[in-house]
Formats: sequence, structure tokens, C-alpha cells
Amino acid sequence: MKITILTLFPEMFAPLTSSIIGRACKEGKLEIKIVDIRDYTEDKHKKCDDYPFGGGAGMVMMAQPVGSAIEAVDPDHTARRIYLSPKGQTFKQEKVYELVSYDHIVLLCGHYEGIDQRAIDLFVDEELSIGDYVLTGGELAAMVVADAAARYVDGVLSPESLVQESFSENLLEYPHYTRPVEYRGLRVPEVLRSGNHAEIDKWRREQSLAVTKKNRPDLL
Ligand code: 4GY
Repeated sequence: MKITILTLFPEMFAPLTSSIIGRACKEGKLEIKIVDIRDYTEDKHKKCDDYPFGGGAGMVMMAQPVGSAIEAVDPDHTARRIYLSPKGQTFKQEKVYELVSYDHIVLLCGHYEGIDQRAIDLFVDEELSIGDYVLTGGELAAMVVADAAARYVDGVLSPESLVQESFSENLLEYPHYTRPVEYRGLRVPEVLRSGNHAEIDKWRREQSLAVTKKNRPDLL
């Protein structure tokens, strides 16, 4: 899978070169390409934003650099082109499964007040929001989408890590414990040290149900 990220702030994506995602890229399982929209402006001063028609605060990203950048990275429009914005449909796990079915996804990051609507109308397939809050730019949202998709690419995570998720589908996860057995007076639940796997499964299921009921009753 290839993920291309279009942004005016490429330096914000340094975190994707480390950790699990960074390793997957180095091993060739995943390709993440960060592209600077500014490299595609036709303005002699490399300008990529301008004042909004109709007035108001802030600046608007110009259609030309955005359009040229998208056409350069996906000339035959074979990629799924996604704009990150609070106006989009909410990004959920089902969308993660859909995205990993594409060979190439392009994540477009807006900044300032947003992107000239004509670039979105002409070049974008869908608009996604990672949640109901406003960020200073789409970069953090693009990282969320890239990270969530990357963990389903073959060989990025161990198969065991992914099996557990589908097993407990639509419930929140049970609590996890590791050594030591006692930390500041709190002991690991006895059942987890019993070796009785039927009892352990039952306890974990009960814990999942309890935390879901408390924090996310809408999921039940
Ligand atoms: N929420 N989900 C989000 C965001 C910032 C103005 C367009 C979000 O995805 N993106 O808050 N983005 C805005 C800032 C330009 C992007």
C-alpha cells in the first residue's frame, strides 16, 4: 500500500518515520510519501494562499498548487483522494478496512481557513473528519488516518494482535496487566494468574462489557 500526503508543512510528519510505521516502511511493506504542495505553485514568490473572496479572517489555500500537486502524484486518478476536514464524514474503523483495499491513498491537508472549494470539487473523492473538534491543520488528522490504515497492511502488525480485535468486535478492550504482581498496593486480578483459560476468557468478556457500558453505552 502507498500513502501520499500533500501538505504545506512536510516537517510535521517526522513521527511517521519512527516506531512501528517507520519499521514497516523500511521493510518495504508500506510506502509513505510526503509531498510539499509549495513545490507545485506557479506563483513567482511561491505563494500558496490568498485572501478570501467575500472577506473575513485568515487566508485560503489556492486551488492551483493543490490541483497541480494532486495531478502530479496521481496523474491517472487511480488513487483514492481524501481531504481531511471537520466537515467530512466521521472516520471510523469500517472506513479503515475500506481504505486498506486501495493500492494508493492520497491524503490532502488543509491549513489556515481551508482550501479553495474548487480544488476540492475538482480533485477530491471524499472528505473525512477524525472527530468533532477543529485543529490548526489537517496534518494531525492525516497522521491518524495513515496510522490506522498502516496497521492493517500485511506484515505491519503480528497476526495475533489483529485477531484479538475482531474477537471482541464492538466492545471496548478488557484491562491488561504485566509484572510485577503488586504495584503500589494494587494486585493483578488472581484469575489472570490461574492458568484457567476458560475463566480468563470469561473474565475478560465481563470486563469488556462493563467498560463499554460505562464509557460507550451507545456501542451496546
Ligand atoms: N477534525 N478532522 C480535521 C481538522 C483542520 C482549516 C481545513 C478534523 O480532520 N481534519 O480539524 N482539520 C482544518 C483547519 C482547514 C482543516
